[in-house]
Amino acid sequence: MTIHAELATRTVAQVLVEQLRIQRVTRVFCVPGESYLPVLDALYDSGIAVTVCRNEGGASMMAEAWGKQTGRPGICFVTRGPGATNGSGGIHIAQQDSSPMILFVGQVEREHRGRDAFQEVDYRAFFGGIAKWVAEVNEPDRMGEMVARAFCVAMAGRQGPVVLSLPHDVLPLPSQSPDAPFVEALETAPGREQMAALEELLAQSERPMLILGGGRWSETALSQVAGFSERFGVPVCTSFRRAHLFDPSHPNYAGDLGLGANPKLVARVKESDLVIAAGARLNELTSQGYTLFDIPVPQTKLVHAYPGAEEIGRVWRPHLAIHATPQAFAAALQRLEPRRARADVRAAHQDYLDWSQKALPQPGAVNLSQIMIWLREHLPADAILCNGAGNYSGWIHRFYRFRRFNTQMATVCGFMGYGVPAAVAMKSLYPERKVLALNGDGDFLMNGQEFATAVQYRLPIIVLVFDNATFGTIRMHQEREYPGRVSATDLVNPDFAAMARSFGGFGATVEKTEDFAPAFRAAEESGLPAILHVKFDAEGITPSTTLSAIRDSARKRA
Ligand SMILES: Cc1ncc(C[n+]2csc(CCOP(=O)(O)OP(=O)(O)O)c2C)c(N)n1
Ligand SMILES: [Mg+2]
Repeated sequence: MTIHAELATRTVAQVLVEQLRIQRVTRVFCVPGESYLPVLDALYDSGIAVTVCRNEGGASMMAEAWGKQTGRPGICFVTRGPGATNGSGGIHIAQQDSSPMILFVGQVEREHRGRDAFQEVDYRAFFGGIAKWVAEVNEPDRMGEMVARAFCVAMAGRQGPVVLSLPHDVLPLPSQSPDAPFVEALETAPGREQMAALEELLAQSERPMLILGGGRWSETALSQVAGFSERFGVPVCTSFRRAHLFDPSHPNYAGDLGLGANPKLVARVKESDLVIAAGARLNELTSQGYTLFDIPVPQTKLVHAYPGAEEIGRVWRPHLAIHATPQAFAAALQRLEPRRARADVRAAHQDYLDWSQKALPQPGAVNLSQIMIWLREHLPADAILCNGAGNYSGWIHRFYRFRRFNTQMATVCGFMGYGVPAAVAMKSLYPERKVLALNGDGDFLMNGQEFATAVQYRLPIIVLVFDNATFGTIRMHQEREYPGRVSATDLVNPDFAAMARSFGGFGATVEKTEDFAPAFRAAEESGLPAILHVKFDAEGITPSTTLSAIRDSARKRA
């Protein structure tokens, strides 16, 4: 392929990378491929840092985590079919978790399109149902426009993923594309009439409840919400895996909704006469399997404040719909005046404390609630905890306390294998902060290869692997549905501490609760990326029940 350098000073790939710089991208995540070599070359002296990963699943989750944390699109580059299909995990997460991200993916040469050429995938068809926008950049002179539009779409309304396909032959061509300016996310503010209606609803309500969720928040907005909750005497709960949106020590905090939520909190929400959902789309897990509110018209007065108009009314018809971004809504809440005194809201907080304060007994020598309580008492408030999916996360939700905005990095869509990639992204973003990846034994090996990335970039994350030698969540469901018939859930695991050492990190094994603290301190002192292999008994399958209790009650039912 000839590069017509004399016709233009920049290639298409250089325009792309310059557009990333204009959008203030500081780091991209990738697995290289020959399909986009001109981009890798343009990145070489661009000043943009590149994290090269071991699997596109890890790379795309790093980009999603970056977007979730910063509110600006995380950027991932992958090669054609194999890279795109491996990397689809991050796209699904970004869609369900409403995180801005852009996946750039290599594509076959234009002249071979449609021949089922080497590694060819029709990305519009493949990503069409899970991305906000999928496009191919076929016009060399439109690269600046297309990348800027990708930023606009990813950040607008309900944020999400965009996929841009880059035909192999287009990237080295000369381009006359003008640069597009920096894109700001659009803020939509609530109308005066809607806020007056909300003020009136609050004046009538005896038992209001505020549910916080979703993205697009800021520390300022959350302190405005806290002020509102104090002035109006409204208890506040958080949606599934957004516990970091409200200070758990605040006397108005009522806990988090999601898997294994406090039954008293669920009852309190159901009994509320006014529920204000702010920023939360009220997904299946937050809504307790769509049982919190009657469908399509809730039994209670539901106020839904959400940044994406298309999400309001998707399942429930709210009494009052407010199309506004969380930050604009929070600012507007400040201007409301309380018209009634409300009974003490501390009972809701007391329920939360009773639920989460004390460790629970657990079969075996390792007690996960004690470990979570040790972490909440010893980690700094700004420590970031990243986790994937599995029953071990039930102990995080219940016993850990997320004291600062954006310290909980976990997927709303329950994707396994998220912990390590998210931790790599977070430690790259905040080298000075403590970053942990919490994993199940099944969970960890889905993206544990990215521990090598942590070693390569000297990112001393601390990885906890909670090993109960089973895909515990599925085993739990299995015992409930098919008691005693263990099928495809047992696991034989490697020595994860030895794995850490062989990768060039620190490794230790924890087989008793009291060994956890010294192992954690040793991991910190090593200054290396570390894995603590925590072995515990599968019998303690959730904080509040055992496998045999589930099996016995299933047998009785049968
Ligand atoms: C990528 C992916 N594959 C499969 C599942 C289904 N799944 C949910 S939890 C789980 C088991 C998790 O096992 P482990 O990580 O060992 O955690 P545990 O439940 O034992 O604590 C599985 C297979 C999923 N959520 N995500
Ligand atoms: Mg397990």
